[in-house]
Amino acid sequence: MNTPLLHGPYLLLDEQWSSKISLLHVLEIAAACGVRLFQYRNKIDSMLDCFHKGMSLRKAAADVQATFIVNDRCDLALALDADGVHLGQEDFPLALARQILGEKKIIGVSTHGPEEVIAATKGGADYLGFGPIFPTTTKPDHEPVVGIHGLEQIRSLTPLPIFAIGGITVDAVPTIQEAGGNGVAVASVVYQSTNMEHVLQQLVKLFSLPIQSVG
Ligand code: 3NM
Repeated sequence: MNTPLLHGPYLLLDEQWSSKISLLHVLEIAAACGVRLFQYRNKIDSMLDCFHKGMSLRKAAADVQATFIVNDRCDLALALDADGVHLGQEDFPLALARQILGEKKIIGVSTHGPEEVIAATKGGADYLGFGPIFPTTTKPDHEPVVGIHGLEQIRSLTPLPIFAIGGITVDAVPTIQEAGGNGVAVASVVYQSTNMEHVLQQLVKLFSLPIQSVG
């Protein structure tokens, strides 16, 4: 496995959000813009279709030495030889996922408040998703919005890389970085843009700049 990149823009790949262009094309565009971290989400297709679609994405990610994470499913992550899995709070418990995947795979956990952040950190996660930072229509049943303040409050509770998620825009990135976010997991800012390349390039650039220290 290439050295995992656990910071910067983290692009969520879900066909439901990309009506105009194929996920493979989205991945290729994003990779050309410098994105090196992807999460494959598929909550609707049969496992066989998830496998075939996932395999083409997995290969394309490997071609550009990008880190490729599978949402929810440890079995699919193993079948695709993905770099890891991303667990929601209702997926397999972290300890069980670790038992299934072993020490070498990356495990990320979605968290929404201090207790979940502490539990995932103690449980041996490799990174955390934290949010929703802002309201989002991408996930209609989302947990209560935590805001930038919520991110600031949990930053000291974990040494793990934190990906802010939920309604993230390019303009919000500097504030997220100041609050201690190591990256941003994004969907609509990319899929709903009329200039996907421009958004992706801006996100990559913001994370390659030295972070401004406050005060
Ligand atoms: N999980 P967008 S928010 C998939 O808070 C997801 O756990 C969230 O998409 C959480 O960038 C979210 O379009 C949606 O808001 C992210």
